[in-house]
Amino acid sequence: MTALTLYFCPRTRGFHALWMLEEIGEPYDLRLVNIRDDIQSEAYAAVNPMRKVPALDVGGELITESPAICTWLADRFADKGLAPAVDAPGRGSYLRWLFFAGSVIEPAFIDKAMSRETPRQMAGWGDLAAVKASLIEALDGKEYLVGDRFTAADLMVGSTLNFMMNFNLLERVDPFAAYVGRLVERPAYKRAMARESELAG
Ligand SMILES: N[C@@H](CCC(=O)N[C@@H](CS)C(=O)NCC(=O)O)C(=O)O
Repeated sequence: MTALTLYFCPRTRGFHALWMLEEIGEPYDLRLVNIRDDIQSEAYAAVNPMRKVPALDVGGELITESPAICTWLADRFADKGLAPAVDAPGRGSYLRWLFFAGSVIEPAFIDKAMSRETPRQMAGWGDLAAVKASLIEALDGKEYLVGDRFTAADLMVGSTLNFMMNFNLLERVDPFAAYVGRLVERPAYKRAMARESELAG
């Protein structure tokens, strides 16, 4: 069995990986990293030279970037049913939405948080209006992004949208509110929340 160790700080993007580990349900260790000081240490730079959490140590190999961590876990523990198989219908859409979370949704909302507009032709993420419209279309009449079941793509997109709502960057309106509302009812989400609260003290 591959040993799993998550470098984590409560109330950060580390939550995506914590939630994913709870969905997987395999044993894992947590290493708490304080993002104010620990993260600046040379020891942590050896874990992630970007000096950011989360990072997941999988038997000595380090994975950073939440979508990569979720993709790896879903594939490594394929029996948990959190990803369409490589040759199954829906695999392409699944990867699309997983990447969309980090490379499109996130930067579009950061633009909003910073009250700036990157010219849409220059920005790989286009603009926030197009991001929202794409998600509204993808969720139209559906409970999940891919097929009729929850996947790691829902975790990454839903967790990112939830962050944006909590920071008042996304209005709590449907379909986003209903979609996120469904995801946060999952037992694994609740376990991850409880663990995070306990660690935050
Ligand atoms: N692209 C990374 C972003 C991770 C990230 O930005 N983490 C923040 C916490 S929310 C962090 O570690 N910040 C510490 C710092 O930049 O000093 C991912 O998706 O996992």
